Amino acid sequence: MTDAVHLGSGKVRELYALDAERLLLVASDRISTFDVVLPTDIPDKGRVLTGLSAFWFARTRSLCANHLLALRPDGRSTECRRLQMLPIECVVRGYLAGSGWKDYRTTGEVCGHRLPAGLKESDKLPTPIFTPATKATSGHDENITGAQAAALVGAERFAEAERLSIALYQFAADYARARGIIIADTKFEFGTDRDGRLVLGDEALTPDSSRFWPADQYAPGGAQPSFDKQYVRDFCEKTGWNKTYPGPELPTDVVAGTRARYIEAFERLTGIAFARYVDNPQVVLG
Ligand code: Q0Z
Repeated sequence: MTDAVHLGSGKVRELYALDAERLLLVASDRISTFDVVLPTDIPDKGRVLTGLSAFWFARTRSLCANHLLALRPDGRSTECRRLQMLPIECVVRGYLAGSGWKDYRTTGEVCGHRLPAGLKESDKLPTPIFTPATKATSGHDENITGAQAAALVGAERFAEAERLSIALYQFAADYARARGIIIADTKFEFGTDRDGRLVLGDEALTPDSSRFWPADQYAPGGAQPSFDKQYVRDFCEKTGWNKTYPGPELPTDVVAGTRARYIEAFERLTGIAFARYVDNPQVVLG
């Protein structure tokens, strides 16, 4: 066995090459808020996100091929098929939040989708919309129109990525809604395999790649609480932190509350006790 070669770091994940065909994706327990990684870990966060992503990959295989090859016994590492990644982020929005809300307020449109007048922040959209973004190497992803995205990946690829993204979102959003979680929006990353087939990569339908809202607190007309990060945000606001590096250390009660929310999301969505996942991660693949 040869050693994995480190290929890159995300804010909270690491990527390694196992061989020419396979990558290793490792999710840490780091947490970011307001785009800054905090100095305090949330124990088991990496396991929760890895388990959730694997759960969705297993349940959406009939909708769309994905890169998952194996889930390692540590519960935070996945072996993945190495793909040629598309240069766009495939975002689907079912609700009006974040940059979607910002763009709508100033133009009445999001990524070229003209929306009904009079929508409020966090309103449910008449139908989910595909709102691609460029992958910014530094700073923030930038929303682009379908035409701009199609120019980057080709019209046929674009149409396929849009169709698959909407189908994946629709499936997961319905599934989650029945379990008390609103998936307001989500970001997919697709690549192509050696035969040119489109394959879902990266992480999918986790709280780090999506906005999860508690359905029982849903009240459009303002920003919604985050299912997972609200304790962290509330604490950060209360400290008066200016939201630039470095972020504040988190007190033990905020860590414990946040860890409990991640585990709650995992258990509600998968229907599996998190302790069973830690004992044997393969349980999410069933
Ligand atoms: C994912 C990323 C991370 C840093 C490249 N199956 C794949 N094939 C080729 N490339 C990728 C994947 Cl998932 C790929 N990223 C995002 C993840 C650390 C960057 F854990 N970059």
